[in-house]
Amino acid sequence: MASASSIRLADPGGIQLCRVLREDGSGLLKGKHGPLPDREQLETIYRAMLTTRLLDDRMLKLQRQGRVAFVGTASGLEAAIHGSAAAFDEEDWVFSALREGGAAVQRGMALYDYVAHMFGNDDDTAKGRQMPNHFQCPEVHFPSWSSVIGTQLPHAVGAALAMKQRGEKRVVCAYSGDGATSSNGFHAALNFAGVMKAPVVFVVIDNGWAISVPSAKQTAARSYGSKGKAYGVAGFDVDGNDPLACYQEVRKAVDRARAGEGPSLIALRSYRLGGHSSSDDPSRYRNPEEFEYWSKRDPLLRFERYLEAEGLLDEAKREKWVLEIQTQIAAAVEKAEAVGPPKLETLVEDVYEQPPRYLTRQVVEALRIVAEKGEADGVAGKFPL
Ligand SMILES: Cc1ncc(C[n+]2csc(CCOP(=O)(O)OP(=O)(O)O)c2C)c(N)n1
Ligand SMILES: [Mg+2]
Repeated sequence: MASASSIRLADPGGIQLCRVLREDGSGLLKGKHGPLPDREQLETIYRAMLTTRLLDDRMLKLQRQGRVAFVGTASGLEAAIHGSAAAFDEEDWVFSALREGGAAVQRGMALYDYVAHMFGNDDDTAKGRQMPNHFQCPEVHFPSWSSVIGTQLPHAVGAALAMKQRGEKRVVCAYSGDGATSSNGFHAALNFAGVMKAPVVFVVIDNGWAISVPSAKQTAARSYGSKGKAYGVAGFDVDGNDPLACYQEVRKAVDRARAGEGPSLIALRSYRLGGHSSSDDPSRYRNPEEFEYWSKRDPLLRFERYLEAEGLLDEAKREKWVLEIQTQIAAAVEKAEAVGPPKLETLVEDVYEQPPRYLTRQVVEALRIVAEKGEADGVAGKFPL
């Protein structure tokens, strides 16, 4: 039996969250709002949210069938991810963590490339060397994540400082989770960014949990937004299930960074509806009532309600889009599955301009063994993580 405290855990006790959209999605809250998405952006954000939800659903099924090795879903976080991603321009760079791959698609990464990476096939931009769900797309300025929590943050600040030094007007988006705020990388990144006024926006997606550690127990700080203060970085706490508030606060931070006013930390309060990953069983540590509480606050439903009230969406249009996206995903899966794994020769590419002789020798030896004995047994469905 769940106690009220589980809800309090999930709902930040007494922290004022910046919010634009009413909780039931029926319209905007009264008051003066900052920059908001125009009609075209509203549609882009919604389609991106829907795409992420449908991709997650399909990828998780493929994982359960042993066809994809690993998935880290973003279900429940779509407003936080896509509302914030919409606030950056094409020339900006996005350093992500595990769950923001949909932002690369929103920025123009082909759906096929997303799926090819999930399969780690010969078309995978990571050449099958990453775990799935570690997307990279140079064309949309989306570098790969390393899986080591928080390491993308100093990288993001380094990139932002390089842009500043070159006199470019680009801004960097640095995503992380609530758990990552306890990492060395978070401290180093915020400190450097604050001191050197790097044009970077730290977007912390507080999804309630870091695997089995609740976000309320991750820090003794009053809120995640307040963590910026000691570094001289402007910090804000935002309702992460409100795509308009996410866009608004991140957009203001982007504008400040572009104007040379330095970094900001925007904490988006949301909830991970799925498990930590396809290897996790959240029922081992999470209260079912907490899940109930947050599924009633599904950001997709809330945004749909708003778009309907604005005359931008109706059931027929929604169904058409769902079908369209599902068809695209199905075609991408079919194509990706037909492509074999990356060629063995690619194993030592990209790291050295001229691979050292001992590595080249190992590849030659591996190719000889495969030619003689064939490929090793498949490991489908046995991924250990
Ligand atoms: C340095 C390091 N420590 C521990 C881990 C194991 N680990 C993987 S994900 C994770 C939790 C991350 O939580 P959070 O930052 O809140 O992101 P979320 O998964 O909730 O999106 C941990 C501890 C890791 N990958 N790297
Ligand atoms: Mg988390």
